[in-house]
Amino acid sequence: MNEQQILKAYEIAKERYAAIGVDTDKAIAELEKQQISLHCWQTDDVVGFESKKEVSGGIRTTGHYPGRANNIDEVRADLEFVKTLLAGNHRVNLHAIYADYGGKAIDRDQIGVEQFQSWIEWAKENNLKLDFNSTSFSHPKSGSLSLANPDPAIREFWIEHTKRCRRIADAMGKAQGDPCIMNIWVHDGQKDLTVNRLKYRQILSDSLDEILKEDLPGMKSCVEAKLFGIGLESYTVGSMDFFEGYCATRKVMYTLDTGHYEPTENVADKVSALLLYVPELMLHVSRPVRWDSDHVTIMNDPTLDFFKELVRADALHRAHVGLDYFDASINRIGAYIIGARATQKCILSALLEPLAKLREYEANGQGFERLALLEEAKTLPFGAVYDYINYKNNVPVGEEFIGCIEQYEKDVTSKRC
Ligand code: RNT
Ligand code: ZN
Repeated sequence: MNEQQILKAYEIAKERYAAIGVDTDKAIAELEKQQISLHCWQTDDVVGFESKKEVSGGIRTTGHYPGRANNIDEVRADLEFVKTLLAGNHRVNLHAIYADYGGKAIDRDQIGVEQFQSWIEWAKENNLKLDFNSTSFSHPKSGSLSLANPDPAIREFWIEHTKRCRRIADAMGKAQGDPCIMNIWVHDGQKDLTVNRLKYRQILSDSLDEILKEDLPGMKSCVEAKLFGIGLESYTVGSMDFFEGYCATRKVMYTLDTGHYEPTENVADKVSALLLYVPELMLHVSRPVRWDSDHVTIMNDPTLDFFKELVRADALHRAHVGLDYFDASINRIGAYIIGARATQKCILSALLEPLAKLREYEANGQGFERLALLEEAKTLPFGAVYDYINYKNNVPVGEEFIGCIEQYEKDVTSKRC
């Protein structure tokens, strides 16, 4: 597309939206402000730099597409490239196993900010903010229970790890002058029937209370609910009900991963219910296919509805948007961009909804008019607005990014062993 076409299409779209009371320039400004936390684990199939073995502990990647990032430099190079294909300023979401170990073997109950200093500097140089995650999986002590383990030695190990992660996140947040959002997800569960559902939940609750005791103003903690893990199908300690109760009573941020619910559940409907009782949401935008398969996020109805609910609740500012999928079967950078851009498109589409008019119809009991406008809104020229945003931000417009990624593959990722 040439410049003239993009600008002309945008002018027409702007008028079309204005006619139904939507200010496209305002929506654009909002989208440009919206940071997306890029999950570092998409670059290397959640392997990290600790043991270099494949991921274990409730999650799994599938596929062996060539070009996986093998070390810290390659992960950073990929993230720097990803940044050039996205409008706006974003964040990078690190897991604890992506530490800069400097060739040393440092166990998880020993890591500290020293191992993340080079990340802090890198982020600053690249105008990125950091978020963080404790890592309870892929470790000899992971087993099926970590923070919920009745064995005090194992439980203490994971408590110590998670406390240290919070301090690392605090240092990151202070260095970047913006709170680092630290997610706690533990895979804890049981493969087969358990007769101790209450016991493990009680232990997890106590462990979290202990971990969250320390006041660390540079960071914010969030805890992630899940339906089940691979190999842990019969019971999940940190289920949705568990964490809803925990977050509501402790006033802790709830991590909502869009892949972590029953396949027919309406995840979008959770937004307004949760926001009445929890302070903020951390989002892991993902795509379940039949199960929590972590497919690449696309612009589908569940994702669109999800962001519409956030905008309708006037709560975008109460949500931290992060991606969480890991597809090892296609070009990993391509997967990043498809998911990140799909997320932006869903947010933009939500911001462009003719909400004032729709609410007016609803208030007047005009059911037909409300449904008709909802239908019409689906085919408004939203693509022209998104193209214009990318053009304005000097990143590839439309499908142009496909060629850029193919070139990066040719020059960089295809040469990796
Ligand atoms: C697992 C959770 C969790 C992980 C990452 C790697 O089901 O979604 O967020 O994907 O922490
Ligand atoms: Zn997640």
